[in-house]
Amino acid sequence: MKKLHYFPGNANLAPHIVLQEVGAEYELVPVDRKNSSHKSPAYLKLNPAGRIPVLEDGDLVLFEAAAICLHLADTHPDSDVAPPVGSSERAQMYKWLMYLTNTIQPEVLTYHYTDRHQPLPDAVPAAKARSDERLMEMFDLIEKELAANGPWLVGDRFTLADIYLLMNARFSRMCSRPPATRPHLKRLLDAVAARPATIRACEEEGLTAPFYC
Ligand SMILES: N[C@@H](CCC(=O)N[C@@H](CS)C(=O)NCC(=O)O)C(=O)O
Repeated sequence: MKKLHYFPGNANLAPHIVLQEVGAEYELVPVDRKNSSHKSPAYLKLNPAGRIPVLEDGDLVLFEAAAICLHLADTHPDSDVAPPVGSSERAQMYKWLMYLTNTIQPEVLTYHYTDRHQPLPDAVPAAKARSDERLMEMFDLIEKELAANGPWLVGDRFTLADIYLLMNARFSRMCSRPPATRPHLKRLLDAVAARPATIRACEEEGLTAPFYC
């Protein structure tokens, strides 16, 4: 049985929705963030970075949310979450997933944990405001792409990148212009949020709709 180590609404959300999308059997293992159990020796054996989530799949132990999503797609090739390996749609899915995980998500972390990136307390508000601006530029870019080539990130093909986008939109819902204030993004987010897999995963994490604003 697969085990997903999670905390409600953390970076486990996309892998959790993908677990539901592919119809996998899994167990949720809560991480006690209040007592920093993600920094405990036992957890650090699973994820030396001390971050959430981790997926245990038999002997395989995986951290990094995007890697977990791709592993689930690879091991459930008949599911809906990814186009065939080698197709140009699959390559486009990789492109968007990488953009989300290596450009947007680090900026989200800078926005939420600005004091880790700017040690001068007086400079934190300005650094947070700059991070907000950068995030808004990134979501504007996605909006423009969706307007030109949507309705999904990969044209007319729903993929796990759309699920990953929902997670990052949720993380950014308190920004100056929340992602869902953009019409094409809102349509995509509404559609992902309405999927039974998303509803079930959010229910299991105790998150209430709308999941991204
Ligand atoms: N790139 C990692 C980021 C994971 C991450 O930063 N998770 C946050 C929760 S959303 C966390 O564990 N924060 C605790 C900490 O930084 O100490 C992934 O996508 O799995």
